[in-house]
Amino acid sequence: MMTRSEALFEAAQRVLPGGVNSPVRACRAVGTYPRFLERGLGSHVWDADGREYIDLICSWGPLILGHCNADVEHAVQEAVKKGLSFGAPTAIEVEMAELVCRMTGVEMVRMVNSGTEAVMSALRLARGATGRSKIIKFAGCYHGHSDSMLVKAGSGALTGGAPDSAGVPAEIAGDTLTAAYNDLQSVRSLFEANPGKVAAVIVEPVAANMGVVPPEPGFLEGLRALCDEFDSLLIFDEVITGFRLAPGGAQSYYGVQADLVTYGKIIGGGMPVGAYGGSRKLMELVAPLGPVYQAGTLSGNPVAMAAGLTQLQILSSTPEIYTELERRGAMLQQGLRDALSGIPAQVNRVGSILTVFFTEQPVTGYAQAKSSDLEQFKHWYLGLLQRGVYAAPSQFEAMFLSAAHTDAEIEQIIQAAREII
Ligand code: KE4
Repeated sequence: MMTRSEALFEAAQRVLPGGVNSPVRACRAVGTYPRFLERGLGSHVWDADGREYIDLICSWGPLILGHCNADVEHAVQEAVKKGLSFGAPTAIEVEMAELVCRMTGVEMVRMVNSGTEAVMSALRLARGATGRSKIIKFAGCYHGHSDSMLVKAGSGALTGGAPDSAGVPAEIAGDTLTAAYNDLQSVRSLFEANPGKVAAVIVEPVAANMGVVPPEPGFLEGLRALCDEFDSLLIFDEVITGFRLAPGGAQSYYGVQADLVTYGKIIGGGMPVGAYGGSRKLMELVAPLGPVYQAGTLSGNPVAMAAGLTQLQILSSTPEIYTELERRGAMLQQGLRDALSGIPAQVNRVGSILTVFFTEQPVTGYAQAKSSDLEQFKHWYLGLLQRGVYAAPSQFEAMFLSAAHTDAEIEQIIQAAREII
């Protein structure tokens, strides 16, 4: 007898590529069918067969307050009553932009509909502002699926073994230069080999799409200095770290200011929102003020703004959320380290994002991340699932904690780890 998820997956595969609307959800790397989810509340989700899980994906990061946060839900319900979309400026977009600028320190921001769109727009702005075409990114980092970024990309591209996607013309991929994360010399070498041609360096301030790999001390500061030395722009892709590491994201957490910053996930409170921002000087180059064109039918959608604004208002007014996320993140990291001490495993963490790598070497970059034992990861993933813990179905993703996760649930996850290994 098939489960309801299996039946749904069978039907889905007839009309959706791989049965999903985003590749990593297909669970192809862990040899099982995806559990179709039906509802979430707080730190829990329920699948189509009524099974309950502690959720460590939280929609891949957006739900830092947990599922169905009452305030966010109420704000959306009130917004819906007034209309779903106008394609005209609304007051809530101003309120949202003002709060994002206050929290992050950017002077101006433009709302879009996804992290991919935010990155794509920021890259175009960097190229338009500098008149240069090359972009330096890092192997294993993922910045969404725009053509320029599907070069040695992480996340689902790495999981599925296609870090360089078909369909990206060589002329475009050729303008994307790839450095090694945490290796400043690799960046300097690319700058020196492409004098006067590099528009920007784009980096995940905490790499989370090769699994979580923290920046080594001095790495982000070094990127800032190299961009200044070679007159290029520094772009922080904060789609994951934005509003997660701190209200001001990685810029404030590490004390390094980028020229442009991209946001997604948390900024939308679970609704489709992305954003990019920076100095007034740079952002005033964006249409309709300047020559860099970017647009969007649903950009700044009032219902999505209601969700995102409410979540950001809670985060900006409740600093204890971050101390609690840090405390629980540390508790989970230490508990997993103890539970996995008998096998080759590394538990990397920054704040409330973590990854367990099944390798004996410390994971400080792409090469070490790729040395992980993927069969061991598969055993780990299935063991967690069977014990009611819903984690990312890929070695090259993160676990996300929310303000809704309790100490008891952290202990439950640690206990599951003890039983699996
Ligand atoms: P979206 O277009 O998926 O909203 O954002 C793209 C993106 C950009 N930058 C970073 C640092 C990101 O992590 C992402 C998307 N993250 C993945 C999870 N690692 C989304 C999950 C998925 O692709 O289904």
